[in-house]
Amino acid sequence: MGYQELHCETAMALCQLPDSREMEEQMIVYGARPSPFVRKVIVFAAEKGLTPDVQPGGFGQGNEMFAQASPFGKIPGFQDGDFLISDSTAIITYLDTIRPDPNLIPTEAKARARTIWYEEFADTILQPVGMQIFFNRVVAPFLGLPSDPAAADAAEADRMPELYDYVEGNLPENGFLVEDRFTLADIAVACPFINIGYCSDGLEKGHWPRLKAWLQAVRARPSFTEALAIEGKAVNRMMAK
Ligand SMILES: N[C@@H](CCC(=O)N[C@@H](CS)C(=O)NCC(=O)O)C(=O)O
Repeated sequence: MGYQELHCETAMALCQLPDSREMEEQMIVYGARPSPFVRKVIVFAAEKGLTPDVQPGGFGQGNEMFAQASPFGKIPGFQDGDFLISDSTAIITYLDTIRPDPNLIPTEAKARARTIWYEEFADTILQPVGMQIFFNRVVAPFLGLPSDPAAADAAEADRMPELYDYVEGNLPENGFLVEDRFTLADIAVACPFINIGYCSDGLEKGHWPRLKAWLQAVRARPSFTEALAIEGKAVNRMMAK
């Protein structure tokens, strides 16, 4: 070790400099915590030991960096230094690449494909139905936007049962969705169910025991517990309207 390196190492020890990750700029997630897509990113990051700052974005809110990160105004947007991007799947792909451990997207071919399928199911099949319920019962009244309560009732009565059935029928007994362990699949699928649960008792009223036990187990993880405790204040304000 040369004098220069020794000198540097001693200086760092004396100053107790933080490690390189801490020295980097704080990551930022732009959006509203009660959004299932925003929550998915926050929980995924937490499981990786990352704690991005959450700043306003979407629905008329957000600064210039949010506008650059999310050119179509969708949440979440994301910033890591000068890197800006939007879309929960793109953000998760980035986080998973820079922080591979712990593994949340299986590497075995079939399990990996199933995990991506469940995320896709959550984003494009479950969430659009859930959104009919959550938007019309919670978001629209809160924001003073026109709401369609009949559309929420129809989604709850006509569409949700087959989605509850689907997850119930694919959950191993006492297990998680893929590889019998917690993965991105569980995070992604739980997120829309959480929003639906804020304003619908459909799951409680039906017979979906595996789904209920799984959702309870997923919600009990520290990553979810913390995210839900923080967003709870905003959700209570929204529900009070
Ligand atoms: N595929 C996107 C979907 C994002 C999305 O649709 N977010 C909703 C909120 S839950 C949104 O931004 N809505 C406002 C808008 O469409 O203007 C993702 O995974 O991030």
